[in-house]
Amino acid sequence: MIFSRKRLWGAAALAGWMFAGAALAADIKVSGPWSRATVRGASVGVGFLTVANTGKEPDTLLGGTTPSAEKVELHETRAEGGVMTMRALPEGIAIKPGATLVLKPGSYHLMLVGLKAVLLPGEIVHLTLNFAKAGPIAVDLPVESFGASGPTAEPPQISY
Ligand SMILES: [Cu+2]
Repeated sequence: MIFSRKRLWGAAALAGWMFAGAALAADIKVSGPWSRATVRGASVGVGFLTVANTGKEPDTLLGGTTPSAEKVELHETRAEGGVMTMRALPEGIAIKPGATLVLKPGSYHLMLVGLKAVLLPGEIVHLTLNFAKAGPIAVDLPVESFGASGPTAEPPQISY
C-alpha cells in the first residue's frame, strides 16, 4: 500500500486525536514534553512536561514507564541550605481540579533511571505516564541538546 505523506500525517493526527480524546475524557492534558541529551555512559536521563487537570476531580501523577530506561521515577529538586538536593516522590504528585503541574529543571521532573542507551538530540523518548484516575497516557519527549533548559519548539499544531 502506498500512502502519500499527507495521508501519513493524517493518520498520525488521528492517532494523536484519539490519545488526546482519551486524555480529555479523563480531563488530563499533557503539553510541552521534552528530554535532554545525555553523555555516553550516563545511567540517568530526565523528562519534563506540563500536566493540566481541567476536570472537577483531583488526580495523581504516579510515574511512568519507557522502553528507554529500566524505570521512570518522579523526583523533586529543591534548594536546601544553599545545596540543590533531589528526592524521589514514590507516592506521586497530586493535581487538584483546575491545577497545572509543571515539571521543569530545578523542580519536579521525571527521572529515567537505568538508561538503556545514550540520548541524542533529535531523538524521541516514548513514555507512558500513569495517573491514578486517568490511567496511562502516552507522550513523546523530543530530546533537546545537552545544555537545554526548555523545549526548542512547540509541537506542530494539528489542523483539519
Ligand atoms: Cu531526579
